[in-house]
Amino acid sequence: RFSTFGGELKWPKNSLTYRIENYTPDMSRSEVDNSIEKALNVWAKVTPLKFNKIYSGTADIMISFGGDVRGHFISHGDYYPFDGPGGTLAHAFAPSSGIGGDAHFDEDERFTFRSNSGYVLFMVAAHEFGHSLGLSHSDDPGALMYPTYSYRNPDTFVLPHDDVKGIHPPP
Ligand code: TQI
Ligand code: CA
Ligand code: ZN
Ligand code: ZN
Repeated sequence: RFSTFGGELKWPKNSLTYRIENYTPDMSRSEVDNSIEKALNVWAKVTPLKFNKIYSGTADIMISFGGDVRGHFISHGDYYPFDGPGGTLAHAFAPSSGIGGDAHFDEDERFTFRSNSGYVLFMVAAHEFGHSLGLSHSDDPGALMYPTYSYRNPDTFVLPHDDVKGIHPPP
C-alpha cells in the first residue's frame, strides 16, 4: 500500500520547472535527457502536472549527479552525503521551496539507459520524482515506490496502480 509523507506536502501549483544541472559520464547527454524526460512523463500522465525544462536559474526540481567522499559532509550540497559505490543510489526531497523537489544521483553508481548491468536511470529517476511529488514508500512489491530496485524495460513501463492511487490520496 502506498504512503505519502503526510501533511500539506504537495506542490501548490501544477506547472513545475526542472533543470538538469550536470550529467553523468556513464551515459550520453541525450540518454540522460531522455531518461529524465520519460521519468517525469510517468507522473505527468496521471496528474495535472506539467514539467517545463529550463537551462539556467533555479528550477522547482533541480537534478544533479554528485559523488561524496566518505566522512565528508555537505559535499554535494546537503547534509545527506552519498556513500560511494553501493548503498544509496539517489535521494530526493519532498515538495517545498529551496531544496524541496530536488533529486540527487550518486555518481559512484553506474547508471545505464536500458541495459541490465547497472541501474536504469529512468527507473531510479521515476522513483525519486515520486518522492519529489510527495510520495513515500509502498509495501506493494509491484509498486514503483517499493523500496527495492528491480529492472524494468523503460519502453514498456507503465505506472503501477498503487502509485497512481498514491499520487491521488483520498481527501
Ligand atoms: N534512496 C532512498 C530512496 O529514494 C532514500 C530513502 C531512504 C528515502 N528512505 C527513505 C526517501 C524514505 C524517502 C523516504 O528510497 S535509495 C531505490 C529502490 C533508492 C532506492 O538510493 O535507496 C530507488 C533510490 F526503490 F530501487 F530501492 C532509488 Cl528506485
Ligand atoms: Ca552509493
Ligand atoms: Zn543530496
Ligand atoms: Zn525511495
